[in-house]
Amino acid sequence: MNTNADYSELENLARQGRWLAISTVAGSGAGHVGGPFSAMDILVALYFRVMKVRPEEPKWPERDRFILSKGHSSIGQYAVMALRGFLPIEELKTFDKGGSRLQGHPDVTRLPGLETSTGSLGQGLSVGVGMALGARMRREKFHTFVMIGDGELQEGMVWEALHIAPRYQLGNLTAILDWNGLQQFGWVLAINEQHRGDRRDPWSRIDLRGIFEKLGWRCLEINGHDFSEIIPALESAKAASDSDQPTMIVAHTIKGKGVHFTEGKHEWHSKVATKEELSIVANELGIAESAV
Ligand SMILES: Cc1ncc(C[n+]2csc(CCOP(=O)(O)OP(=O)(O)O)c2C)c(N)n1
Ligand SMILES: [Mg+2]
Repeated sequence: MNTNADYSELENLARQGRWLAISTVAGSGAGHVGGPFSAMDILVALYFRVMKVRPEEPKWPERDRFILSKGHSSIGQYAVMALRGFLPIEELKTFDKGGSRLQGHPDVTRLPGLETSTGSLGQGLSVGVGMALGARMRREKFHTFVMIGDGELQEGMVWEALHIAPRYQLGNLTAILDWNGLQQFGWVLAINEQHRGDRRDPWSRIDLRGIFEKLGWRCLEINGHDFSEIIPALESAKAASDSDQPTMIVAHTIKGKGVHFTEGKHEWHSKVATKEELSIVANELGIAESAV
């Protein structure tokens, strides 16, 4: 951990990203907040520090690849891409509208800079395996990053990719698990104690790191909201590109991170902020009143 590094610029970008995400969803009348907030710091780190990208030339062959497998968090990715210059910030207003390049879930046929379409959970890591394998076969040097959700990890296809990536020795592949302990719903209605099911965290009490390691992944465990842990982990993963082991970054995160009333609340998985809520958010994120 590099305690001397100054991450204030990245922290500031993450605050702006969270603001753009929640205010865009409010403007469009639909979208997700909890997942984008939970992923935001890692997205900022990837796009502003770690990945080799050219916003003005999104198809640059040497670019690093990023796949947001938890595609419902698209507004987080669009916000960071807009801040990075892939698209005008103004364009965020078209989010989720017919004809927009910014669909509710990432659509690779519309927005240059996306690598694949996602939204149907479970598929992105397999696409990433294909990209990393293709890069190896063609001796291309880019690195592929894939972010998956902890709820998404219940999809069987993710486990096929988790199984095969170490067998193909894909050191040029990094998976990032956004482990926020929540998925779409909270507690199901209790009919009685026997029928009570916990839908908060399918992986509580399970040693996921141990499982990934046993499958052959090199695992790094971090606080996904602390740039002094995020940046070294992502850089170390990238530096291992020529190795024979894929990297799994187990990122402990908080769903809705960044605003006190969205943090840890499954209700904010997908919710539209009111005008009053937006003004509290702006205040907490240090956004100028004129932007509200
Ligand atoms: C195959 C599939 N099943 C269900 C959904 C509906 N859905 C969207 S988000 C979500 C919960 C995802 O939880 P998680 O992966 O933990 O994401 P995060 O907490 O980061 O929002 C579900 C079930 C979907 N998009 N795809
Ligand atoms: Mg989750």
